[in-house]
Amino acid sequence: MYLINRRQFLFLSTGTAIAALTQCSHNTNSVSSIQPANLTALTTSSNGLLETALEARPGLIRLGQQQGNLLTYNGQIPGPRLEAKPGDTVKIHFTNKLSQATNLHYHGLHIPQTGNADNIFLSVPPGETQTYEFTLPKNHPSGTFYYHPHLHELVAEQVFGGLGGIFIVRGELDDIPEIRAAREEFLFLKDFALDANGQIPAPGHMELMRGREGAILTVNGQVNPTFTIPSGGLLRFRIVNASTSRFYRLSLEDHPFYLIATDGGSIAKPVELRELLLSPGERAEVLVQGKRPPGRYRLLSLPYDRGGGMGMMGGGMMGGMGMMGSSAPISNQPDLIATLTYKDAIATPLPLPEKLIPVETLPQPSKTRRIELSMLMGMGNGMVMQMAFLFNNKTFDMNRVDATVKLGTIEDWELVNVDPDGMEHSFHLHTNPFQVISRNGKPDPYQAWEDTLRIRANETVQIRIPFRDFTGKTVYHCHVLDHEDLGMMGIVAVEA
Ligand SMILES: [Cu+2]
Repeated sequence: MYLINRRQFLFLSTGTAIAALTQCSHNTNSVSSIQPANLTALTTSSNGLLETALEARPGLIRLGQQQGNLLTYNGQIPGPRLEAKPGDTVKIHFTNKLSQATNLHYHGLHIPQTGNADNIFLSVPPGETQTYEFTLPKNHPSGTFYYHPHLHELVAEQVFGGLGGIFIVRGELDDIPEIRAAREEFLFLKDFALDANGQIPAPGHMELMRGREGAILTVNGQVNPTFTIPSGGLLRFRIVNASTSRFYRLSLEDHPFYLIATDGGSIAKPVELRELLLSPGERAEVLVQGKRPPGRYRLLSLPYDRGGGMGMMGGGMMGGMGMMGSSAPISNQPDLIATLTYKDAIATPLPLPEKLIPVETLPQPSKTRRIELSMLMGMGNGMVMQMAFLFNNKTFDMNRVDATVKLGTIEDWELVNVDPDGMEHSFHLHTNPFQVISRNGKPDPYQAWEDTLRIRANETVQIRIPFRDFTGKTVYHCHVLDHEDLGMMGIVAVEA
């Protein structure tokens, strides 16, 4: 197989019929029941224990005007919202009723990466069960987290099929009086593609390269749901980008966002934002003030070019390539996500909190690593295009450790997107959240805990990671999940 870079590939591919590298099969043959998307399902812990059953299975789900043969947890999209407190034990009796293997990852939680905890090397074959069990550390930050399947080479397909749910850790942030007074809503953002028969179309080659997206945008499984705010009131949105590849550039008409939490929990004080950009796997919490005249205000996702030259080519090239499926064209228009309306009024307007929870300043690192992000295209047997997404010029190898780290140390990782005209990636590290130190040499504007991070073409982002509490192997990867499945993942081993 010979290898070419992306620019050569794009030139070549405009005049060449491309066979798809991967034909995805969807597990929707045995649809069990018709169930509406569920907004309210909730499982909370009591007496220090969250114990629940979770079943991955196909289901017929209504998405706006269409019914889709999708993949569900317990027959619903999103899966049940799980809520626990720091110190709680979590026990999940998981059953796989899909036609292929799967597993569970607890995205953003600081829990063991081994045994039957957040161990993404476990595989649960069809028809099998697995009990996941872990205890949240007593000092675990409160925040908005995310569970989803994480079996290498099947992650994009299963997440795009609908699998995923919210995991809330309730604690300190929720006890701040102004936040307690706010109305809490959840925005689980997920895009879908369906053909006329309600099936998810198999992705074409370019969709795999770019990362598959769909034109049906949902919040909690609903198309354009309405949220209400009282005049003078406060709304707290807990937002999860649960899409496979789609970036959201959120903006609420006439209302600023007040950012209060990032991936890993609270920031030190609210930050006013006009827009909120979330890459796949990222979460944020914002407050909205009900200070405008009563009316309808649209929550939009503004156009966003995530690079790779695809933005410039637009739908023309995509269409001209005879793509399979019905992926979303690259839009120059804002997408409608949800609607905010005013209902009722509060006599004394609720104030914003002035202070939240201080974020610790990390000591200097004992080691610095450089990780380059890139991709390769090549022509394999039978002139079938192949592609790989790489960290330090290597694709994922289950039997190779890419970084050995000593438990209790702090490292700086320099993440460099070396494709000069490449795509933006979404870097995610399991188990240990990090802080962004600088982006292209510029210090990060505020301290925050992150676990998922955008890295544009040509950017260098320096992050600082404390490796605490847990030994064993886990992974870092691109959360544009097609890129992860195509090799953009590495293993980090934490040793005592
Ligand atoms: Cu990527």
